[in-house]
Amino acid sequence: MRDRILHFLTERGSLAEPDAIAYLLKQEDPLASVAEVLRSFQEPPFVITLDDIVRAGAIGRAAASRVAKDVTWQPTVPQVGPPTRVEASVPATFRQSGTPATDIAEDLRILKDITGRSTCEGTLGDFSRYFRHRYTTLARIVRSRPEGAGAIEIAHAKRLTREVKVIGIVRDVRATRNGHRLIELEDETDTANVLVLADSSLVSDPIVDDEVIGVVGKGNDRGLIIAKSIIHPDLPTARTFPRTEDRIRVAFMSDIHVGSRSFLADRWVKVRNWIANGDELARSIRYLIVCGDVVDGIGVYPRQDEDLLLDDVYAQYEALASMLGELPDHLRVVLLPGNHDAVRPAEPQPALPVPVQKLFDSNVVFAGNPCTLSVHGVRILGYHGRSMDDFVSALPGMTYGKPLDAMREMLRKRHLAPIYGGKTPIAPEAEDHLIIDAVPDVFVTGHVHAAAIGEYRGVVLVNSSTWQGQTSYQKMHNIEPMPARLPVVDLHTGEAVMKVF
Ligand code: D5M
Ligand code: FE
Ligand code: ZN
Repeated sequence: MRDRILHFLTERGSLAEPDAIAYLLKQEDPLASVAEVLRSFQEPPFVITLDDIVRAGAIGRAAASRVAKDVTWQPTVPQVGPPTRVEASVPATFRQSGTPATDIAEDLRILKDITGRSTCEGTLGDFSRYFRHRYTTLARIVRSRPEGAGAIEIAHAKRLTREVKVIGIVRDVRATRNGHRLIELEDETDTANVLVLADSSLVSDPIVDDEVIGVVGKGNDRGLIIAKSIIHPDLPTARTFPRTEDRIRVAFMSDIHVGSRSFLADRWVKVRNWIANGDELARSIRYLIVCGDVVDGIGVYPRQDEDLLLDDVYAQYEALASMLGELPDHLRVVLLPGNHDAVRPAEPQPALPVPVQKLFDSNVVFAGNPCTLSVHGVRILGYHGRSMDDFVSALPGMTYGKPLDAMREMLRKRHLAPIYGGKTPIAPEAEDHLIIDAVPDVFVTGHVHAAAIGEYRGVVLVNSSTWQGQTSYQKMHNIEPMPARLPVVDLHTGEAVMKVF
């Protein structure tokens, strides 16, 4: 039976972890169970885990119970909240100068996401193809920098004892006992050890596994390269914001976590009322981009059921649909999934499945994670931000409270999730969709439940808060959320403000 299950899966481009297979073998009809698991995905994951199976079962059970109970759910707070104060941080000029959203014809396109285009089949070849694509694309960007020109192959560089320039993927980076830093760098020809001396300013340059860098250094007779400078793919320095003709405003949210007991219904009512009946600023918001974890999901982490008000994922999306349905008609909403949503957890994630999409009004658009949008010609890159967990673990000084630091590193590395094999599951697609190939005008993330706006080399940075209070899990890990903030960006100026609810 084990072989039949494996055969069934490989024919459909998936593999399964041993404990997932053991679980399936214990089912009354293992083949029927495995078919049911696969059906629960819009795009089956490359490797099915026990967690996926438990989640698939829970989704099915929850759907069945929903039909039985027909759950409908509303925030349990008064429908009309007190008028919301405009924070001092929103200047009156910004508040008053927006073009009314009702005067703006829609111009929104999804330029790039994985939805419907997943090709990974789960062979070993997928991994090498994936990394080859990552290396060649990012090496090309490094080479296009003035300081990256003239790089040679590592195999060649190792035979030279003069100054050399190489470009490689970081296979390992660690501190030596003497405080130097040793980087194992690989290209298509060979691997070299690069030494960054402890007294060099380069030791504090954040480097992580699996990113692509250029190194200028001097080779020694043992094939070691002593680094003089490190070249990141980075962004060109001079960039100006594209400036739309009208003063079009885009608001950002993420991590609404509908269905969680700690979802902040009272704050939601405030923001909803403000968007629907608020001041000039509210009336100028034409688009709302929601960057993942739109519901709390089920089976996402151990004992999550204890934290759920709605233990049925469809009911969670239904509740969200009715919440978004109360927003004004002139507001176009874009939903991306996050690690709590009902799509494959491996990134890039496709848009929410069609049965879920059908629960929503027609003013909601569904995109994948990550996703590049064009909004009136302004390029907006949205990414939920799971890789920030890996940045925080890998780099000293990175914290959950300062997401802009990690976002700047993503732009410098031109990659949303460089670290492979950490907490961020990555599907080895034929192309690396997590590469930041075209430079965005606005870059937005969520996930860390913080809130921040900033800028890096002309790119507007937004981390878009949460509508969930502190969970017991976050309390345990000392994560203090910064909920109920609404960042708003003006597409005419690139100016960003944050409104607090
Ligand atoms: O993530 C909410 C917050 O919790 C965010 O700051 C990341 C953090 N988080 C999530 N998962 C982990 C793990 N496994 N370790 C440490 N910190 C984590 P959310 O995606 O909403 O659950
Ligand atoms: Fe979240
Ligand atoms: Zn998240």
